[in-house]
Amino acid sequence: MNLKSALLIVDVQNDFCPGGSLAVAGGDKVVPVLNKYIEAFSKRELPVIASRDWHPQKTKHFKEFGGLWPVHCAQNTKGAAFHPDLKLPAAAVIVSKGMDPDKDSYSAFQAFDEDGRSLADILSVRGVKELFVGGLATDYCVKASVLDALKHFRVNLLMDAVKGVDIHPGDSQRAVEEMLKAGARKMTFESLES
Ligand code: VGL
Ligand code: ZN
Repeated sequence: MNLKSALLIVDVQNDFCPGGSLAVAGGDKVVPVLNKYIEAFSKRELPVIASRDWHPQKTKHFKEFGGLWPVHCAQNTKGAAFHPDLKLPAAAVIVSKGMDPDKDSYSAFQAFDEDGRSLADILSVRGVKELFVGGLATDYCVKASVLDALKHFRVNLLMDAVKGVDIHPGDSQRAVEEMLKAGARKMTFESLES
């Protein structure tokens, strides 16, 4: 972690946590770990960015309109809110994705802040060169975000702060292998601090 590092927290929202409509088993377990990363980055005044899945009621992403998924993370619902225990600092930048009713988008690099700036622009303005990525779900949005991030940044995958959907057993494991093969590096909170 250095001057040009940033923390990217992917989709730690109620609907992806136990009790949510697209729950990742143990999804909420990433929250206390991410809070430690948040504290470490905030203390050094490094950027903390949180992406969120932010769907309209009607989108091709949902099963009833031809997509893969049950309704989840509908804009302004409780399911779309960040997990209540996630301690996002006031300075955190929030980027939203999945608003286009005609498209499936998984990567945080398809997300925009409230002023319409893309994640890539936000990171470039701040001179970020290295990303630390955690959140949900390993085999979908984390994977897509990391693979996109690797086109422009050094990327560390926070092994202790990601969880997957595993629709097919082993999906998360395979996703991790794919990210590592593409150049991501494994990181844990202990190795960050040392
Ligand atoms: C996600 C499935 C559908 C994710 C989003 O955030 O990983 N997964 N929409
Ligand atoms: Zn979604």
